[in-house]
Amino acid sequence: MSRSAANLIFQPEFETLERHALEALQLERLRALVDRLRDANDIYRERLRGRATPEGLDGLADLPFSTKADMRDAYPLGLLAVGERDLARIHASSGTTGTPTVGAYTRKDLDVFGEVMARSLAAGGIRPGDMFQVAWGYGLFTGGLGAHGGCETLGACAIPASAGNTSRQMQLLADLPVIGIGATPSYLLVLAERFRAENRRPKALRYAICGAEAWTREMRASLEELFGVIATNIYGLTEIIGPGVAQECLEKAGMHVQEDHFLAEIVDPESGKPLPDGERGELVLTTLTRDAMPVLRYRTRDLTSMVRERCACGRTTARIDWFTGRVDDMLVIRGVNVFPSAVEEVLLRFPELSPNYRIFVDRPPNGLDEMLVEVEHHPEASIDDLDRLAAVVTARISETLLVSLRTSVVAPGTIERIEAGKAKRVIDRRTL
Ligand code: DLL
Repeated sequence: MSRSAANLIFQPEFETLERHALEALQLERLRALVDRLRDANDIYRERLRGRATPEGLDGLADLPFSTKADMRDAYPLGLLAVGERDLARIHASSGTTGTPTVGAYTRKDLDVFGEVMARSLAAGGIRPGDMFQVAWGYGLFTGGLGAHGGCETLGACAIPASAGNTSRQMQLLADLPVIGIGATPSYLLVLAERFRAENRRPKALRYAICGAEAWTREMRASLEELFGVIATNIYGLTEIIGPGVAQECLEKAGMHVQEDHFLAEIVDPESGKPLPDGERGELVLTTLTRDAMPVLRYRTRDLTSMVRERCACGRTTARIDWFTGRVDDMLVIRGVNVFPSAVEEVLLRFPELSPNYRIFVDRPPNGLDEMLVEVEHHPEASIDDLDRLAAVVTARISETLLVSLRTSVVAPGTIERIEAGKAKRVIDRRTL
């Protein structure tokens, strides 16, 4: 296939379906799901008791939500809708805050996973026959094996590099005609910086598909500039399937939700009431085709907005915007709500600053909360007075976010690089 075929839609029969046909398909699948859950799972049977199977998609709002706590309570396999011997794979979330969340798959689920990941790779610029380096972790984390399966379904060549081992990743990228890479944005930054520091270049890299952690448009622009790639945003979560729930196309106008498989709603995070298109709130997802562990109205805690107009790429699927953060990521500093992504946005508008930063929050004894933003300056930026730059950055953040803070501009390489797993940019010492 020629590289000029820029806009490959892997499954146009679903991705470009007219909205009325798509919504009819969603309703049919939703009704079948509700009926199946009543039969196949005791917990859902109880929760659905006395509730009618929806007659229209607007009936969704009358169905009960599911939360992370429900998943934990049912740990490990209480939410299965098939027999244990029907399972083909198990993944789990890292579970840094307690019991891990288990994702269970039948063979049919793995086919769906392969399909949504193949669509995502294609939307991000990868073509059958291309080499794609998978730099998300392999193992219980869904990123590595999920992207690997997507390469196989698409007919691309997977390079199972997994996360970390940066010298090996660089060697593969420098020696092989690797067209695309999948990684967390923070790890792509590690790779880009190392290539630059060693004055080397990847042989053929053009596309980066990044996700699994919060990042911003500004971070994307920095990465594209630093690495000379086109970077797109991919979203997903263990509870729903893993990566591939939504993915940007090369128009970069929001992430297309794979709506024939996942029904998306935006609700008010406090009241749980559905919000109109374009309004920012909490993303709620229902799996329409999951076999082993279907989920009804899962409260993701992730904050975004959704639009349903046809995209210039031809896809008709709804698109979600960059995440502002998670409901639980919001810092409250002296009563002011601050999302770390908002700090990132401001920092990266300074050409002198690099995308490596950390936010410390402290509560001194008998004092008010303090926020310290530590950011590295760009290796090539010539700065005479770090303190003066820090003062300008402080002023810009504080006038944008209405929060008081201190900023420290530090030398390149000062902040520890995380080579595997998700970036940890906020160190809230109030709770340590
Ligand atoms: O992170 C799955 C994944 C793998 C997605 C590879 C993309 C690429 P979990 O470990 O269960 O699954 O974490 C899910 O990560 O609820 C979001 O808070 C966050 N997240 C994932 N993608 C993005 C993104 C995988 N593109 C949680 N932007 C989600 C912002 C993201 N946050």
